[in-house]
Amino acid sequence: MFIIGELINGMYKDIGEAIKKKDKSIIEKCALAQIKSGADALDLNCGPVSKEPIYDIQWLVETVQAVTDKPLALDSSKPKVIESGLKVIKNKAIINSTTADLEKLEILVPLAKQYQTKLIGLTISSKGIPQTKEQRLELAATIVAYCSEGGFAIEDLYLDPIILPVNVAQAQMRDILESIHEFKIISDPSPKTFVGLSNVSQGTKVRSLINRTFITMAAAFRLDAAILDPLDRDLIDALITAELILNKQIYCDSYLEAYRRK
Ligand code: THG
Repeated sequence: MFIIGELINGMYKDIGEAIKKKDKSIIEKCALAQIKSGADALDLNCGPVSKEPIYDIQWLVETVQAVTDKPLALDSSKPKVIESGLKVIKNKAIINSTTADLEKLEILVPLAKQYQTKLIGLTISSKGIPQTKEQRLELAATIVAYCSEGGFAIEDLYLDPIILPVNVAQAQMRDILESIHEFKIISDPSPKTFVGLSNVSQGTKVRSLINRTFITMAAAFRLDAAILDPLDRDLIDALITAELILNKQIYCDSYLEAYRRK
């Protein structure tokens, strides 16, 4: 599984403060700790407090790429903020994210091609978050069709069904899991699949247990990648074990250590 670390997000108080004060050391530490724990890439999100996200995203990119060459995911609902980040990025980039709306696709798909990035496509639209698997698939098909027609490689597209918290959308969890599998068979070659894991446990009391149970189930439904908290060791252990059971790595008694040494 390809893991994007979620912790450089202005929604967290310490990160929000660091962005405001332009305190590099907190961001650097957060980047390196996530990589040490197994993150393959790092998400950068200025958060709701940033008043100048077009400037702040560039500061985050420059701060983080000074300490790592891991890929960076530019996480914003504003295409202008993403474009601003792309202008200064030297590492591989991931656009997080487009929706199925034409006005977003028209800007972000050409940018993804121009900068040779991966692209995360949320199966939502200006009409809101879908409530059924059929609606998710319809939006997924819109994104896939736009990318193929625009000459963007489908293998570089990551479809995200948008996970809702289990305490508000319990009846939709099975649909969300099944959509992950159905995204994989929507076209040949298959798109990749993606989730924002922590969403599933927002507002609940046993977050880590809910997160790691969801990710092991999602892995069985052919999840390729996720944004999550890599510092949660139990979560990463569960993820490695799920991949072992799915025959994605060879068994040995010390498989957890073996995976982490890779
Ligand atoms: N899909 C994609 N990108 C995403 C998401 C997604 N990016 C943002 C988000 N969802 C994933 N990142 C987070 C980060 C933190 C939390 C949830 C998802 C979180 N934060 C605490 C909370 O809300 O309770 C905040 C704690 C604090 O303020 O200290 O849960 O779905 N493509």
